[in-house]
Amino acid sequence: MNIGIVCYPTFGGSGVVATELGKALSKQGHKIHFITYSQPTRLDLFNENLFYHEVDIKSYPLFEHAPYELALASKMVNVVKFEALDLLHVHYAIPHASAAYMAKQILREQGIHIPVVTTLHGTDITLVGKDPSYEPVVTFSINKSDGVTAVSEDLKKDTLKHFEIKNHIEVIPNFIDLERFKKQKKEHFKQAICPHGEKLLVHTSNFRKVKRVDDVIRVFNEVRHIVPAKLLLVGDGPERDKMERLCRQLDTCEDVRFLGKLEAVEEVLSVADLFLMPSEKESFGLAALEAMACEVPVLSSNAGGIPELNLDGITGYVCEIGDVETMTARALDILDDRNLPGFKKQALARAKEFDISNILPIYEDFYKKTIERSLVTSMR
Ligand code: GMT
Repeated sequence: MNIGIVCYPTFGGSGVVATELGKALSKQGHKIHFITYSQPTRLDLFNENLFYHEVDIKSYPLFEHAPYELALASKMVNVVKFEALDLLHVHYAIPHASAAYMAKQILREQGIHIPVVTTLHGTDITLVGKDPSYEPVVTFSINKSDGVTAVSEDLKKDTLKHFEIKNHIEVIPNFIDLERFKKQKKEHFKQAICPHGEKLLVHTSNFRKVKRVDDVIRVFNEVRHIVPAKLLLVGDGPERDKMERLCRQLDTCEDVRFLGKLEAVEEVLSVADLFLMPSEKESFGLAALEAMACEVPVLSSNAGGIPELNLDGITGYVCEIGDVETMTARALDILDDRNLPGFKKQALARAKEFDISNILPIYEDFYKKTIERSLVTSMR
């Protein structure tokens, strides 16, 4: 197939999923055309089937905000036409799904039919999309997509609850490349961070409020009073300054390191004993899946779709959002040397279920069915 993928090119989960999906599809022989405003962060592989089309956002003194959606729609029209695409797969409803609808209508006037698949990733529904300033457009563009997928049952439920959706929503979970995300031998790194055999806790996120990084630090602070431990915080974002201040206030600075944005997160995960994800909202929790693939158990909240991934008492524990006391007790349980090897093994076994080789055929099949169905509809 000849497929156009539209996504946010940044470090966010939706961009990562879109890019990894495109890379994997290209290895299967499909031609993949990424359409974004800058080179996707994870687009680190090049082969004859991968193409990148940059959206050119023109600004004029008259515009306070450059109209990205229009530039994107125009780019989609051009790429569909000149590359003879079979399908557009847009990741994140805002503004990708509505821009795709506009592109589809323009192409229709020119006698070209292009099916559109929209994948909902989470914040496009649970945070931004629900806002009255976007809701009508989000509802419309989901209903006008030829195929819709969501990354968890919980996100599907939330979408159906908050929007008037007439379309079927197919759940296709996030996936992992186990070739890249696997436990590597990084003992020298562990030795440098934990010279006295301390346990290593890790959190990775974009440090937004919904990630509740303060709970990570509070749980860690309690844990280290009982078990010698260190904490590595990977990523960056709006809450980082506040979190650094919290560490000073709790006097944990000696044991906490802020690593900032890191490309090779799997190297850090390879030496971790516990991954923390206490999020307020999380449609799937790709970062937790990456940890599990590196044999790291997960202590998480019960937000959104996380319990569909992290199995309570098996791959880690699932606690109420904000319940720092229970989280601390559960962290200590996982870190107990008698329990840790079992949790690690089970985390890896669960991650294997989400191996990209299991999920890719589901997407390919969904594409085929969407193309067939939309052809029938377009002829009516
Ligand atoms: O988690 C984030 O803040 C980034 C966000 C995004 O929109 O890129 O990630 C969302 O999509 C990921 C891929 O499908 C999911 O694994 C994350 O759980 C989801 N984040 C939230 O729902 C907060």
